[in-house]
Amino acid sequence: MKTALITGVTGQDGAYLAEWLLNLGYTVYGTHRLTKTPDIWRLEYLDILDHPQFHLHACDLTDFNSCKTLIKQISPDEVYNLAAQSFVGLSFKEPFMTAQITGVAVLNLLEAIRIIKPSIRFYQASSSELFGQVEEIPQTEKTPFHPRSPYAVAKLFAHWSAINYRESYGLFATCGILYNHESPLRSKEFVTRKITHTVARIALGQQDLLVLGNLDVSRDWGYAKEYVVGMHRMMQHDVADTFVLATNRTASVREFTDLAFQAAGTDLIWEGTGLNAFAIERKSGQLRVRVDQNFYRPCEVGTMQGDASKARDLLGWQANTRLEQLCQLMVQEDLRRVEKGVPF
Ligand code: NDP
Ligand code: GDR
Repeated sequence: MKTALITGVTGQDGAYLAEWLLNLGYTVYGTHRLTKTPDIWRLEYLDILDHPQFHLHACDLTDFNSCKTLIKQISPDEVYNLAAQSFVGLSFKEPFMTAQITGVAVLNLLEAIRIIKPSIRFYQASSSELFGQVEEIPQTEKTPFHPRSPYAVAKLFAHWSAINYRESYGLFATCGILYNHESPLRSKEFVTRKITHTVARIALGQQDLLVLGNLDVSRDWGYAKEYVVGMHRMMQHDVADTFVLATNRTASVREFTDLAFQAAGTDLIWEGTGLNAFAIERKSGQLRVRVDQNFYRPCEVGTMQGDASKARDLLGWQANTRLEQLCQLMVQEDLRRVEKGVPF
């Protein structure tokens, strides 16, 4: 059976992917950072930490020699490179750190693979953020890139590095251009989970108000558990390639907020626009949502909507969970956690 290495296994996608691969019979090694105690709540939540075929491995991905040692020791068949500073907002404040881990570290892995075991199949976690100021709607694999944040610029470097190693050295380096995908395993700094978690706290009387940034931006939101299956399918395809994974439906932050409150049994009435927008609860008239400029970004992306026809035709992959279902399952899980006092 195959051995897979997942960088960033402690993150949302890493945990779901590890679970998927272990169920397929893979031996899975996952990296965590050397500098901190691994954040293992997702691995515990999915009950994979004690799986006999699962192993955690400390590694500094920004260090080339550490990457070489990692590839040599584990000698995997497949490497899924998911580690990144993945919060776009933070990348404006920490551009250098983001460039190192989200961009340059990818080159360390590619170079280590080229030197030590070029038969390894490599997956690069590319992002719809590459399209940035979108040049068409919906976007496909052929849409030109226009990154709009330090995160997206770092991902662009990583994306083209993977393609360059594919074209120059014949490495099986595949890129998944994934649109936003969410789940109860999402960190709370991302907007969907921030909303569902706060809605749960409001519903249970632990908080009064949800404070957000730009409500009018829109995203193509899918369910993370389905997207990791797409990653695996890309790696089983005959040739390394680039694929978009998306739902082809776009919704605004305001619409997602409405859905989340509805999932907790509350209807909102919206007033005002832009920074002056707010929402009150229909039944009680209480203020429930307001906007704070501090959550705005220096630069925003355009309407994110992806066309995943290529993945459907070549990989048989498509997104099946509707946004309403996704939002509902996140709110339900957050209600359960808040009620139990679970911290994450
Ligand atoms: P998460 O933020 O949940 O996970 C990121 C992982 O990277 C974590 O394991 C984190 O470790 C690790 N990491 C962060 N900084 C470092 C560092 N300096 N050194 C080593 N490891 C580090 O992201 P997701 O699971 O949501 O996303 C997975 C990948 O897919 C990322 O590359 C992301 O950019 C990309 N992507 C995600 C999309 C999404 O909607 N989820 C869409 C498109 C692309 P720790 O737990 O220690 O913080
Ligand atoms: P994104 O996700 O930047 O798309 O990156 P995020 O959930 O952070 O933001 C989505 C949109 O919501 C707006 N927004 C807010 N965002 C946050 N975090 N907090 C708020 O209070 C808030 N209010 C409004 C943002 O301005 C933004 O427009 C995610 C990450 O997973 C990336 O790693 C990945 O590459 C992309 O998705 C595709």
